[in-house]
Amino acid sequence: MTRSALRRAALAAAAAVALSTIGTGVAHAERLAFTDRRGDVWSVDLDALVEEEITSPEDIPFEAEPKVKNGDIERTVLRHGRRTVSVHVDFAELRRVGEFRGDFLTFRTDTGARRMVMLFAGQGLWRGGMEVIRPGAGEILDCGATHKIDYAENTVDLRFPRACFGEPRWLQMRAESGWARLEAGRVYGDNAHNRAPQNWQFTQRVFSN
Ligand SMILES: [Ca+2]
Ligand SMILES: [Ca+2]
Repeated sequence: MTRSALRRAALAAAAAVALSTIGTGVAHAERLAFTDRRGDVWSVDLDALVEEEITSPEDIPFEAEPKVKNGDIERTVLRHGRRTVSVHVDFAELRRVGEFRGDFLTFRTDTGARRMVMLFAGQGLWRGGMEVIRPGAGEILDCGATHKIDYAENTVDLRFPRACFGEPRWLQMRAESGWARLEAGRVYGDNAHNRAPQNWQFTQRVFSN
């Protein structure tokens, strides 16, 4: 699967999520921290993914990878400040292996705005490049978002001006990460919220302070 094909798949997944109405937490918080268990990385055989003509995320043939540490999310912190929104992710291990890796975040807000964020890194660009996308139209927003991937500390940090989300009163997020070993024909992934291969639930609402 090419990078652009993976990006299209991610956009399709984002569109599916945008239709979902699951997850309507009501708690007030400017900072939300949540943990994810170790050893819950999954993988997908890319050939199977293409040949089986998957039309629904529920049909993807996931395989558990309890021994894979790379890309295993342990903890996520979402902050919603007066001017910026930040996301910090701790991994069990974050290495420059395979052809590329990525972080995929979906946001929704009180104004109805939806945003898909994709941070891609890989051979020749392990520092990574980030896109903030308005799902549906697929429009890429140039709103001053920045990122840092720290392979020594096993962390990823994302920082967004609140304008990226239309200055919302609150926002909710769902997050996952993945990496690819194309020679072996496999993609590995972990969502930040539970031990299942996929997560459709958003966090509770996180209000600006
Ligand atoms: Ca995990
Ligand atoms: Ca998980």
